[in-house]
Amino acid sequence: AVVETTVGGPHLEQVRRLVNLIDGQWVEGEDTQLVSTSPTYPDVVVAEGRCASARQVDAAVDAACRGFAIWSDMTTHERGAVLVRAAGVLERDAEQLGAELTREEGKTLAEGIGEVQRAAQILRYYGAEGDRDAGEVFSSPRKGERILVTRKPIGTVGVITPFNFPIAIPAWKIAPALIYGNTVVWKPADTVPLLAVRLAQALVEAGLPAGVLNLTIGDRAIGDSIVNHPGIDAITFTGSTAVGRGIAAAAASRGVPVQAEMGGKNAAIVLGDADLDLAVQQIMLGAFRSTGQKCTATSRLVVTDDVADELLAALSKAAADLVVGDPLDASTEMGPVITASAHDSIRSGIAGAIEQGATVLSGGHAPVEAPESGYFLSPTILELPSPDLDVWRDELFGPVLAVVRVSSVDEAFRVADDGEYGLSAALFTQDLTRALAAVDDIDVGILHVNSESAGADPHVPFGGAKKSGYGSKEQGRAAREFFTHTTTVYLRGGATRV
Ligand code: UN1
Repeated sequence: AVVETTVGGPHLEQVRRLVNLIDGQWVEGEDTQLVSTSPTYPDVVVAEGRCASARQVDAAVDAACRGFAIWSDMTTHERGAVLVRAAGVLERDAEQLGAELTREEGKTLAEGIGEVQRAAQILRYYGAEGDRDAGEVFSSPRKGERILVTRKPIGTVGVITPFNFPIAIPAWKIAPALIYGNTVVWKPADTVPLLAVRLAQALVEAGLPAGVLNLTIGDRAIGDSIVNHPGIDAITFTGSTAVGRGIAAAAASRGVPVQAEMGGKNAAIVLGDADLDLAVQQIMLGAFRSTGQKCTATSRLVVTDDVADELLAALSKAAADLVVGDPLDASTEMGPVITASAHDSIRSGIAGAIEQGATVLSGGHAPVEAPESGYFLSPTILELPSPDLDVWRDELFGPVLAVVRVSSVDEAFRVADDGEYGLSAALFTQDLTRALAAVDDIDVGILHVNSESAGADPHVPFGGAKKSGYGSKEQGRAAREFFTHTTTVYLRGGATRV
């Protein structure tokens, strides 16, 4: 049961077969049927297959533990070469995989292809990181001794990934796990299993040895089996705060480290001296790219009174002009949200805000032009009478921007900082003093000055404060810290010096 490969070009009309990767073999799942449908045309099946069983998770963990002996024994240079080759496979197939991603997840084709290329860049980055891996040498208080700190892999890592970046988030967890010598058992979101198969295929084609990456497709129960498995030595997760905290608690009871990247309620803050054209352009990207389904999306806007009317008029117009529709159409700027239940809960979030006194500046209803059956929403901007509304606090994970006006810079920072999440923020000002004050006053993991709240580079730490993050951050040196542990070596010569 080998999944057909992308070589020769996949036909998008054809339903893809979903298979699990266990110990280097592509195998049918043994559990319930899984059907991956298109959020644009929910009747259209993109891929289907069966979920992995608990027994198959056991087999995957066993394979990963055996694979560890081989993989961790290879040099970082050899491991890096595999990642770099996998990057080449993704680059070669980016258009085809991007189209599949768009069909399965619903972001626009440009974003779908862009995400595949981003995954390739991440694999390439960590592939090269292998060459840069270095330890430390310390002096010793004792004569004739040196103290070395070397890094070693932690073992077999459980990787649990969300729907919204079906290939880039898996790449940014799996690539650092692998380069430092760990092996992986991976459960992708069950709404985007096809893209998971595609990433695993790229790594297999690149020569990854059997057992090093195992893919077990399934629902929450498969995630629980991985998290609770005694063979899993660390867990990296991206998703909701509720699920992330559950995983952290389960992992703590086994003494296993967790890296959890969770929700956000990220503010854009526009001050009176800002370049408003730039602010509008960046806020539109932050709020509505990927249909607002990014943990880093801009879902709150704080604007000072002096520029509020002008900014909100321009933003409302830009939102009304945004082309919503089939994300495979080149002219589409925003596709659907992922599922019927996401569609329902975002709409009820909007309705609840209106009930609590919010004014609709744009959207708030389903777009007329978009395919009727798909999970479409209009880009929605809501002005709130105060920050006390639920929509100011609760993450809706959709194309909804809540706005609050304030009368001073201090109030702007206070209102933006208020809340339980602390992932990212975007400040629009040309005043360096104000920008530096925001660094101190706003408790976030990522602060953008004059750029949108989303976006992340692989060489710098990624992750949030407060409810947004738990455990080690992701990317760059932070990834190295998480995916390795240290051995401190007190080193003396074995003979008395003569
Ligand atoms: C981005 O902002 O481009 O789930 C990346 C998420 C984040 C990744 C954001 N972990 O949306």
